[in-house]
Amino acid sequence: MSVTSLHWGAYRPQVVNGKLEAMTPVEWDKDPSPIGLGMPEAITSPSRILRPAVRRSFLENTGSHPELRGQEPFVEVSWETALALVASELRRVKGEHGNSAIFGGSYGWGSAGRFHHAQSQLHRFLNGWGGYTYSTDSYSLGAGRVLMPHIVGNMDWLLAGHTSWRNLAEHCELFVAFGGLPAKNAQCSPGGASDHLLRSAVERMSEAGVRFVNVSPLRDDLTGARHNEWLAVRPGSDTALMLALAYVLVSEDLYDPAFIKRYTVGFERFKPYLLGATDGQPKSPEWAAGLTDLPAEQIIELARRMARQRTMINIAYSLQRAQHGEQPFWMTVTLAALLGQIGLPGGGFGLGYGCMNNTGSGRKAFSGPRFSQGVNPVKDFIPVARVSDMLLNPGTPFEYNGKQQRYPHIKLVYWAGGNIFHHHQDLNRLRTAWQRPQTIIVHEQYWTAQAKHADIVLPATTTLERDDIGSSASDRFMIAMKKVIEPVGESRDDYSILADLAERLGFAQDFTEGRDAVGWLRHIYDESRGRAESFDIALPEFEQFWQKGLFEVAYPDADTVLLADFRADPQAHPLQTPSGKLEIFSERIAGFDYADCPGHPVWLPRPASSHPLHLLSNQPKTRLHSQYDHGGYSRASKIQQREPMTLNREDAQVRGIADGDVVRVFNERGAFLAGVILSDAIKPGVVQIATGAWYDPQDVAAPDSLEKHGNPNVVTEDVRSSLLSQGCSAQTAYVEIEKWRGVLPEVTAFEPPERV
Ligand SMILES: Nc1nc2c(c(=O)[nH]1)N[C@H]1C(S)=C(S)[C@@H](COP(=O)(O)OP(=O)(O)OC[C@H]3O[C@@H](n4cnc5c(=O)[nH]c(N)nc54)[C@H](O)[C@@H]3O)O[C@H]1N2
Ligand SMILES: Nc1nc2c(c(=O)[nH]1)N[C@H]1C(S)=C(S)[C@@H](COP(=O)(O)OP(=O)(O)OC[C@H]3O[C@@H](n4cnc5c(=O)[nH]c(N)nc54)[C@H](O)[C@@H]3O)O[C@H]1N2
Ligand SMILES: [Mo]
Repeated sequence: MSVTSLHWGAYRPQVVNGKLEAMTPVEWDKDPSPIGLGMPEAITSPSRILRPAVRRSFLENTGSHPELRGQEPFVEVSWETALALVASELRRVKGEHGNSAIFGGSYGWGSAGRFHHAQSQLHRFLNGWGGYTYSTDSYSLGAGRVLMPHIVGNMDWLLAGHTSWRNLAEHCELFVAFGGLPAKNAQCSPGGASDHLLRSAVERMSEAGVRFVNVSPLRDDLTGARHNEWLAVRPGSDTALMLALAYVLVSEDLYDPAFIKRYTVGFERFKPYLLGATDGQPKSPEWAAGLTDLPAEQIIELARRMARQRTMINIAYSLQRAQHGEQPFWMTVTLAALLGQIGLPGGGFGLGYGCMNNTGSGRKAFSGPRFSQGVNPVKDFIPVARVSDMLLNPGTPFEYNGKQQRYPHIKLVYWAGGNIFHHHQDLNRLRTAWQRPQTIIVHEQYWTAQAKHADIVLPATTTLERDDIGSSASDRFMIAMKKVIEPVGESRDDYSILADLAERLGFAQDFTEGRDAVGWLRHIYDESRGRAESFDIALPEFEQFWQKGLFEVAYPDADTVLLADFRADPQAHPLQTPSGKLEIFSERIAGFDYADCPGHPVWLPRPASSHPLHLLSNQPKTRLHSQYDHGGYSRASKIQQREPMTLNREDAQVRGIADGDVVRVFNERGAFLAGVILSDAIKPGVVQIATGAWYDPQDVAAPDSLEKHGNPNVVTEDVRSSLLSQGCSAQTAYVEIEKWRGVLPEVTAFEPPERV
């Protein structure tokens, strides 16, 4: 029985008479993810897109009634009709408006295989067609990706070099986790998570006596540790806490001046701010207590422990997915620099242990085969989370990382492998923006809101319906993902759809280079063998790999320790920052003159909200984003069909809300329904709902309709993290809730749209 790779793990698909019956986790994985278990019923559920479909008035008259997207029935058409329509739209828009009028950012995770990676496929195709307006960075690490190269180094390089769990078990004494180490998130890694590591790593560290501190509004963001202290911090206040920790280190002379001198620049510019000389406000524990809701004594005691022990400071990505999200990342590095343990075994800082399975695996960061996307001749781009801004304000200037750009005029949007009605903030605003383009083309497997809001929908195969190669940087196995079932309905893989279109548009040879999908697998595999060698990995011949089905990347003898080379010899291994050192003050960032991201880390208060509860919309335990929300595993977690929301008992009591109730969650941007779980494991004043419930407006024609199913992005704010990064700020959101006393509307998210 062959093995297949999903973002959430490796499984053996069980097929009986051509039908997928079960997904069995591989035997070597001691902590497999249940997400895969919900797939069999989902793959052939009524949500599956079986045939190409076109929005009715668009089919009758190309481009007409864009305001009816998401409201009108679809007409099912033949592949011939659909592809002819797509080709003629691409020709028309290119001819009338040029390639920059095509938005092909197509953000999203798609599926795990490295060849049938929908976004890469689409980018290569659009490059062959003369280019497209693209998007930079990610929703995951919007602020982090832009900040880190200025102060330490490129984010991918840092992630690949993280100190290994094995090293931590041996050398770390105190693990301070801002945002915790949520086991729910370590289920996944982009491209594959073939052996789940987090639980056993925490166990081994516990056995070795490591003490954990979980700094989070949620107690269960860190579980399984023997010594585990919960600091229930107010969301968005971690920078103040870190400043206060730094204040204790400096004012009690517990920091490491030799490290600061040799490995950093700019401490002398930061210190007067920290101590209050520049703004009259010492960043003392007493000051931070009022912002974080943590007692000053607890902050002082933690700082002293951190200085005494070998300490790893970890920060979850979520903390930077917020307004001023650069600041907690910058303070993490600054705090670790003050402790002087960066580059030492077991100490320093981590950016997202627990966010993804493979971070800290200690394995070589060889990422396996890659499908070349070619070169994009169009220079227009947006920071990925500025998509509504772009569609609503074409031609207006925006700041980004020290430069000014302009939003292009988009006429056509092409998306494959992402769900914007999952990932973007302020969905009511997006719905307005989504009416602006003339044409929206989507490849999807399922009738998600992304597909329902398109003009032309092309049905894509799932990973089980095609051959592919699974691999992910720092993962244990490279996997030959063999096709196990026939394509469902008339679905086709993204590659063959795009190859067909390239043929119609006259650049088939450029796109396919004369290869079919199997030819490409062999080609990209062979190409990766050279890169593998530079990691000291000897990949077998393709036939051997394919026949065996698996290739295990050996665990290296030596441990990885982040920035160990730099510590050993900062002249021979300078950082890729302007100074070659860690930058506590960045002349470059200061030169950009952004009030919302000055030259050193600072506390920037957020504007007050008239809504009392802080909303955390974190990653879901039961799925990957919106993927397989329609599968049995995710659906079993719902309450009265709605996504569960965790609420502190105190907050519930004053509002007359009981466990299992349905509530209406609302603010100035919109409202959604959710099912209630009461808990003491959440800080009062904070409510939590995972992202990923399929967007389900009650009245598709109303621009601010009640959402029936529990999609938090109806109320999150579509506002930049800062002018530096323009990242998304999903975690900065405030709401009020009330018990829903009306008739409960049926959830219809998983029903296909009307087809005529
Ligand atoms: N409020 C809030 N919002 C958030 C976040 C948050 O923390 N809070 N997190 C953000 C983050 S970090 C991220 S990364 C984003 C994730 O946002 P996305 O990556 O857009 O979310 P997914 O649900 O993974 O969407 C992938 C889509 O691709 C489809 N698909 C899968 N395989 C294929 C394929 O082979 N071909 C085609 N054509 N389609 C395929 C799936 O059916 C699915 O609809 O969300 C962001 N949004
Ligand atoms: N099962 C599953 N795993 C996933 C994903 C998924 O969809 N499903 N998505 C993957 C992706 S794309 C990404 S980018 C990563 C994301 O990794 P993260 O961004 O770290 O994930 P989150 O779950 O949003 O946040 C982690 C925890 O941080 C806490 N937190 C939120 N705000 C604050 C704050 O202001 N202060 C403090 N101290 N804590 C805070 C929340 O309680 C939350 O549970 O996860 C990946 N892993
Ligand atoms: Mo992400």
